Amino acid sequence: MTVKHSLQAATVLLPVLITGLTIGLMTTPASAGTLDQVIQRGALKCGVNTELAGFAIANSLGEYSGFDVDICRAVASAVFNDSEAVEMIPVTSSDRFEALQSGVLDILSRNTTWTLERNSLYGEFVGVNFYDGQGFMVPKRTGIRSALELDNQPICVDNNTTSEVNAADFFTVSDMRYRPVFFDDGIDAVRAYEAGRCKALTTDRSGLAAQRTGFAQPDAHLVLPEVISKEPLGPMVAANDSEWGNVVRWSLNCMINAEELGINSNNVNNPNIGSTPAIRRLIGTEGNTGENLGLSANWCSRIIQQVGNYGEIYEKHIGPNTPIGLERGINQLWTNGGLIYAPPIR
Ligand SMILES: N[C@@H](CCC(=O)N[C@@H](CS)C(=O)NCC(=O)O)C(=O)O
Repeated sequence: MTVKHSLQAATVLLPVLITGLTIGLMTTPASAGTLDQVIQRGALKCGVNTELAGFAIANSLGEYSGFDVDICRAVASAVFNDSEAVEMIPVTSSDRFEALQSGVLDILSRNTTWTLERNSLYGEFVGVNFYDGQGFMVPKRTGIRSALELDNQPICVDNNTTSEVNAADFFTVSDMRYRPVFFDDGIDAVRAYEAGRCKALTTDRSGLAAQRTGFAQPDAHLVLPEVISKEPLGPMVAANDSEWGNVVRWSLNCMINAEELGINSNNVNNPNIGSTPAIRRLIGTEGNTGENLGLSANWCSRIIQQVGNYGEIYEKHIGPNTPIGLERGINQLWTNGGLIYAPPIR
């Protein structure tokens, strides 16, 4: 065959080959995505902290509750119409990412800071459910009132966290000697601090507020005023499954949008609330957001009914009227001057 002939043959054959390939690709069964696997299993697997009061903690019956736990309960409400269809899987700061990557978890919802490195290496952050910053706690009796008084003082820190690297940066830029006392598990750092092994404990300020509630004398400890880092905490899913990522992302966005629109667990079932198009889309009586997510039409109203809107879960678990006592602060809705802002449901 001459060059001309082979070119002609290729011109004729190429479309046939491409068509064949396309059909082949289309007919090859895709491996089941996480959403399908979760539906088949009848429950989703949620990686949580075990001893972070207000965020994720189990009672004596082994039942988990908390602000991070409710993210998973919201997804279970959207998928199964059952906020209880969640298997809570305890994970530590050191094993959380491996558990997510290996498929032990469908969601990691454990006070985890969104960073570039984690996003590149371990999976997707679907949003932020709590904007935090790192701080220091000291026993009041030390007389320490500023983090700038911690030069060369032993600092208890969990070394599998952003807290460790942020503290190192803070001491460097403040021209102070950094004397970390490392622990592999956060709760050991907390216990060592309470037992007096360190002058200070450092972690996310929400974590300090939570841990203090478990102390014999919470009032004997002070969270220092300095905020030394940005800790955007949010739920993660494994990489490369955007269908599942969207289900989790929009479950969180549903709760935030509901608060903004004034829809809560008390009024979501009220037949008279559907007064604006945005509300009708949220509760699923208008538009096809459920279909787009692979869920049924009222996916978001089920979340609000069974778990609550963002403000409700905040007030219930970590707000000023709880032992954790965290003001909304920067976690106010954007309409109230805060950072909590969800893209629209439409
Ligand atoms: N947000 C930071 C810190 C997360 C973290 O694990 N903090 C520890 C600090 S005490 C913790 O929650 N420990 C509680 C525990 O392990 O039970 C991160 O993602 O690295």
